[in-house]
Amino acid sequence: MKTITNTILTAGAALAIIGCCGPKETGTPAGELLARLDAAAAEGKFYYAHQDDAVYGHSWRVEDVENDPLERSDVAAVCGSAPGMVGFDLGGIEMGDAANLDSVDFALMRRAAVSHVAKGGIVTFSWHSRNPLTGGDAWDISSAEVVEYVLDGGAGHGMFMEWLGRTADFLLSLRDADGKLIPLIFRPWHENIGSWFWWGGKLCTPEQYIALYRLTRDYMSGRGLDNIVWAYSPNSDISAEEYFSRYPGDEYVDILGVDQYQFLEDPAKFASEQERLAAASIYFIERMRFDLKYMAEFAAEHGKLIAVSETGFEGIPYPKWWTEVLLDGVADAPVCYVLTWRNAWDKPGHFYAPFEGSADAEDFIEFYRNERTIFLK
Ligand code: BMA
Repeated sequence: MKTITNTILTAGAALAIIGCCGPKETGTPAGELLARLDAAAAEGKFYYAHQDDAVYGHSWRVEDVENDPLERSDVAAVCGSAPGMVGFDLGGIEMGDAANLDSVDFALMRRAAVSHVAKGGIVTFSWHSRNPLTGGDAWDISSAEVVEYVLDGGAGHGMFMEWLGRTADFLLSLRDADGKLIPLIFRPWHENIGSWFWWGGKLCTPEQYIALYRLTRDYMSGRGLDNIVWAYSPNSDISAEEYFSRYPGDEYVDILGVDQYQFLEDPAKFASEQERLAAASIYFIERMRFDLKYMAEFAAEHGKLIAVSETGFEGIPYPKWWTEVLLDGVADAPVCYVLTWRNAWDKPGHFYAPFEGSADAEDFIEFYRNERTIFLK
């Protein structure tokens, strides 16, 4: 596979790392985090992030919410260090639920986030919020009235402000030993050009989407949350024009992200499994380079950072995915972090990071040793 990808990607090698201008806010927890991310990107390094790394893994989960020492990590079991960044999801906090949509207790999430930051790491939060109009989950796309319903003037606005209120309450509870808010990255309303979430492309107009994002940031700022770095993270497989068609604006966004996964196509199209894998990897690398190039150009002009806000190849069917595919995809881009999705403890094939004994473990150790990647150690 390496030979094929190398040949196809020679053109991509001409891209130069563009670098970002550097964010302007200083003196706040968010400003400090932005400066730290900016410094990493300027050196050609990025934080490796893993969703839910500290609270469960491929075949285990933290049971004792109050007392578990939070030292376990699938990633650390392989390379000796936890990821530099850990991702968590807030889905369910808006309802006042005790645990999120993947059964992660919110008190445990708070403890894990604060503990990761205390160890020198960074945390990022996504939010698979329920559908405020239907009561269904984030993937309930049965009504295109929902965004209008929650915006100012909509019948559900009051209720939605309560949802934002509960989310803000949780974020305001994320404090270090001195009572100071921990810095964090928040990327609400993600994968918004596709139409699989209730805030998706076909579910609202660009103006309504932008109003939703701005309402969220304005509300959080009004609650005193000066610790949030805001990420905008559309899905991939779109044009640059589509990417920016719902951009909330430079005053609202600090990081331009993209969520891009690798998928295998129908085996009937290929002569062998090896060819099928190679085609998927080539597509992934080219697509990643394409997205990150226009994002980096915009970021350099607008003083923003860029990131791969979600990525992965479910079940990691190619054992050298880390060094031959992922690192190639981001090779020429000043990304400040790259997040791979969760290792579900209750779905054996649903994993995006290595674990003890996984086929990609050796390659992941190379990825860990690579000069670009930042881990906790
Ligand atoms: C998806 C899957 C689901 C999960 C959801 C929110 O990509 O991992 O199992 O519930 O993310 O974390």
